[in-house]
Amino acid sequence: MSHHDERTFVMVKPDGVQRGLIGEIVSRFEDRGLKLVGGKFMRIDEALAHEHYGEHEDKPFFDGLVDFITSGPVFAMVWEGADATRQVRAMVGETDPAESAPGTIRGDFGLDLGHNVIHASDHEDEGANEREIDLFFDDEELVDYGLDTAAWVYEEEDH
Ligand code: IDP
Ligand code: MG
Repeated sequence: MSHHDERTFVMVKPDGVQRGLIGEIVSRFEDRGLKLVGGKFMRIDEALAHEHYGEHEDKPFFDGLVDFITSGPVFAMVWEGADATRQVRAMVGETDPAESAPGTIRGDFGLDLGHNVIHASDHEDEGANEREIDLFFDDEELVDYGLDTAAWVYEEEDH
């Protein structure tokens, strides 16, 4: 493997699914040159919601957040590439879509903090990417393969 193998967890939230944005969001990461290594269309139950958002347990918005994230299906993904966690967060934008730059996913598709379309692992929270991948995916659900375009995305590709 190489330094291109960093993995990050991403999820289209129930509002993004209902608004038909799965394809658009997947396209953005594909276009960037990232490699999809896992994907799962699923419904989050109460227990998983509590575990995933455990850091926000004491916040006033926690109950509403759990209700929202369990309210409909989500599309969970794992994307791989150089500096993937930080790069994906930059593509996602700020937590509040109203503060997110046009060109980012939240800045292009959202207007409201409570419905911000997408989740992505926080690059400032050490190990959050691996923790969240483990929470949502079994090892055998992550697919090991070579992406032929990597030779063109990266100047030096060692596959
Ligand atoms: P992030 O998704 O950008 O990492 P966090 O601060 O980790 O943002 O918050 C997790 C999620 O909780 C946000 O994506 C958003 O859906 C929700 N959230 C955060 N702050 C608020 C708030 O003040 N009101 C309502 N929902 C919030
Ligand atoms: Mg967060």
